[in-house]
Amino acid sequence: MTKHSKPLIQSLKGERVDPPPIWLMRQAGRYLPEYRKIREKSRGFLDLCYDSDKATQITLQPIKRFDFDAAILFSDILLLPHALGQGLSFNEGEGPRLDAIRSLEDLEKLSLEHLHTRLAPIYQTVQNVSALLPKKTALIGFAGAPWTVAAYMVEGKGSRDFIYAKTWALGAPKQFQRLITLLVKATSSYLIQQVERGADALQIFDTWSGVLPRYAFVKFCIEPILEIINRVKEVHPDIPIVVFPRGATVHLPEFVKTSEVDAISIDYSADPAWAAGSLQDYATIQGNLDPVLLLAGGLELTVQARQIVKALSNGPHIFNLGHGILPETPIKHVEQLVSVVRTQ
Ligand code: 1CP
Repeated sequence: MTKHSKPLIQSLKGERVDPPPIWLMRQAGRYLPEYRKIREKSRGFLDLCYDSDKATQITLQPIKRFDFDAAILFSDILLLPHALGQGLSFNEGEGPRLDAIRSLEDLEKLSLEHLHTRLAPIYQTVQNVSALLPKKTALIGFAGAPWTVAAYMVEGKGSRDFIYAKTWALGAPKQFQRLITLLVKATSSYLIQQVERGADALQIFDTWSGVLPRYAFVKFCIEPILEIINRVKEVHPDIPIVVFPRGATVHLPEFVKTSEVDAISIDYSADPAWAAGSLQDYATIQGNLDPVLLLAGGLELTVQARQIVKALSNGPHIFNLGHGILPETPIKHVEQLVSVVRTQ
């Protein structure tokens, strides 16, 4: 069986696949009892990411349970700044904490020198999973987009508005560009390694692209992502790339027309019928059920999931959520969703 017999890859290559392939953002995580079991026995989230055997098992858990069309590497977008030398920890119930970068002096302490040695366990996970997956299941590698990763690096933690990062980006754009340029180099080379170890497709998460004004969105989100796509495709021209620019729906028609992006993951605020008319001729659409509907379950989940499948049925579509699955989501609701999408 070739790569192209994987339904997810067919869809990413622009084919209409019926029923649409399905996977869920954050599909390996706390809503799964088998994940919580491994997590309890570990020294924390980072320990799981850097332990290739555990990360391999966790990546495969949702495939075993739900037979999704894709596995996504179990890791985190913040492992890249960690590999550049930035202090990182995840404390129970707190989310990530990084030693915030607030000056050029802080920035100069980061280096590409040990990138691949530090990320070696992640590459090992990709290689392990690639060897163990059913032939029809695709493996998605990923990284954060430079803006989103930079936002955490400068803020030092999660935030609603990323005020320190935005102040730097908008107030001193030439200085801030140095951080973005470093991230473009590191991210491209990180993603290339993932492809070389067996990733069938890549996703770039720009979770915080919606907080920037348009001119800065173009400069710090679009341009760096396009450069990463070009660098990766220069080495691996056939690798499909999905971009998730959350909160940036208004900018998407221009983005899909002017880039080589294979697929756009739309967030739950976007109307699927609008995406079908304005984006789907140029890129595969991934999305976009609200994760809260999956949490709620019931008839409304069935109705809305069908609506999304129908609205996007004339072109290439990959069923997904509009953002990551919530930890409280009942397993039964996920089973219901998979069955609804596969038996239209
Ligand atoms: O066990 C735990 O409590 C850890 C929770 C957790 C998990 C399961 C974190 C901490 N990261 C992950 C895995 C993860 N993160 C994956 C794995 C693959 C999958 O199953 O999908 C991926 C792709 C990510 C990507 C990621 N990390 C993003 C982009 C996507 C998104 O959800 O917007 C972001 C913004 C992060 C940062 C991060 N890591 C973890 C948390 C709680 C956060 C958000 C922090 C915040 O903003 O407050």
